Amino acid sequence: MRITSLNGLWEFALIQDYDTVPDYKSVSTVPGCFDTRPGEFGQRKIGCYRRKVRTSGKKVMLTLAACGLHTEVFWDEKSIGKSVLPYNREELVFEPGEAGEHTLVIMTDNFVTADPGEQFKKFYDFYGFGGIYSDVTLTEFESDDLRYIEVIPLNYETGEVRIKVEAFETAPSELEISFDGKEYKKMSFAEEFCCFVPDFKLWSPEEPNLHEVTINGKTVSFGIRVLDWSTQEFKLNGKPLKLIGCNRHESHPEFGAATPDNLILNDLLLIKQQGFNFIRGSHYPQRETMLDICDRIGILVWEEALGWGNKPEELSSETFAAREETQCRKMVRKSINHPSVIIWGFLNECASDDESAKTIIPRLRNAIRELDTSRPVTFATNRPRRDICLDLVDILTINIYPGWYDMDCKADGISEILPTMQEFAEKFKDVQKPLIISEIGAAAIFGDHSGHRWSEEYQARLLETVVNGIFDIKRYTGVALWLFCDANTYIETGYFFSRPRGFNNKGMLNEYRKPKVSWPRLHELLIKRNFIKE
Ligand code: ADA
Repeated sequence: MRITSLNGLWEFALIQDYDTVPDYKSVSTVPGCFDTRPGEFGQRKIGCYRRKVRTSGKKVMLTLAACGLHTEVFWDEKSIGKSVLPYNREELVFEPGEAGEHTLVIMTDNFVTADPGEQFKKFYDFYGFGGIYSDVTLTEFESDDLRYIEVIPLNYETGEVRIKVEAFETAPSELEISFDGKEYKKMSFAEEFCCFVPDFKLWSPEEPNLHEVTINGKTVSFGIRVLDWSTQEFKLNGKPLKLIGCNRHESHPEFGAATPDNLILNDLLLIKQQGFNFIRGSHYPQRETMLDICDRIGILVWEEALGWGNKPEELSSETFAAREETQCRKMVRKSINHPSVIIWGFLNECASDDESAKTIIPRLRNAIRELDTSRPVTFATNRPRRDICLDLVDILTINIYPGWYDMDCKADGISEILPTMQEFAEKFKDVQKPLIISEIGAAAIFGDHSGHRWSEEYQARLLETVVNGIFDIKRYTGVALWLFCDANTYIETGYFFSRPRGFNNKGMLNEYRKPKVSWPRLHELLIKRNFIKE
């Protein structure tokens, strides 16, 4: 098996509609978002990327780690696959033809329509960038090479894991297995089997020990940790977890959704240094690098399929539901080996008070459970007072905005935080499921020190009150504050508290990752509350 990166400079053309023949006069980096090019911000177009690729004639798999929003791939001018699932990892397997040079074209648009079946909607509160968000690779393989290895830790006391393997086309007769570079055993092919990892060390956010398994030359890394959410606590290897962290968008004004690996690394180091142990990857499948880094530095992750405020007409659209289901399945398959991923989610803030949600939610939950029962499944609800679907998922995850949206404008909103948190602790006191606030926050315009709403000080006071509440009200298992840093959205949202500058300004850092007042204050608070050491 040979894997070649196709990242780099590609020929490039931007066209307005699919009838125009692209004239590849320009260049673009891959990865890269075309609507962050000078003069293109806010434009809705089709990015056409072209390059030559040499192959040896063996069968190949082209992997697009993430693109947006609709993508079609052409090999020697013939279409070899389409993707309508933004942020999805796509794998296209095909016969490349004769050995030698071929032409690869990727056309990807950022069009948004009112079609209920579409996964990305105009009304979403984050920017729908166009382009190739992440790596493009070409894998040349033999038919019995392994395509997929899955490792599920079963027992943290014995180090037992369950392994599943899948070949590209024909099963090899034998499996040659080693752990951490040391030969373990040879056995005849089986799709699924169990092993005891020799000399194993447990994975946790404090000690993120990883292991590697190599089977027939293919290596994947994994961590041994077992989750338990059968009570009101969330346990990792038998120990209750308090999750304190933030939501994070894959977004930067200069790079759009094609955030470079180094930026992702710095974001995650900032989050780790802050003392947070949890990130909700809002609101779409996460990048491989992001999860690899979280595995290595010890941050827990909630990963979810793309969705935002979806209404009954979308929830009851078969096209929409089928796309969501496909994305959930692909997300689980992509990320299953990452010990950092502890929660699967979908359909952020959908109409979960409407009957239409009662079909799609179990459908997505079952699709995920069919592939993985080692992690809980959930959706973040913004209507916990009238939700009719909370019994359909494994944990309770609520998005609430006391002191920001849900407030009497004449009052000081901070005084609403603890009573609201108490209200939900009380409401769910007898439900045997962990309770997590999956979003809570307030906007702060970077540099506004007036102390009023929209100032850094108001945001800091609000978030401090929330975090103290999470420590003091035992019923809460954790919180993902909204939001790590300011992120691109649309200015014409029509929301009451709109989006000045075209950003969601609820970041604790600004869009260039400069801290607002809340960031150091929360760090001090985590020390004071003995959540982290100085
Ligand atoms: C919602 C939503 C977020 C963001 C947030 C806000 O709860 O899930 O994506 O839009 O509100 O800032 O209002």
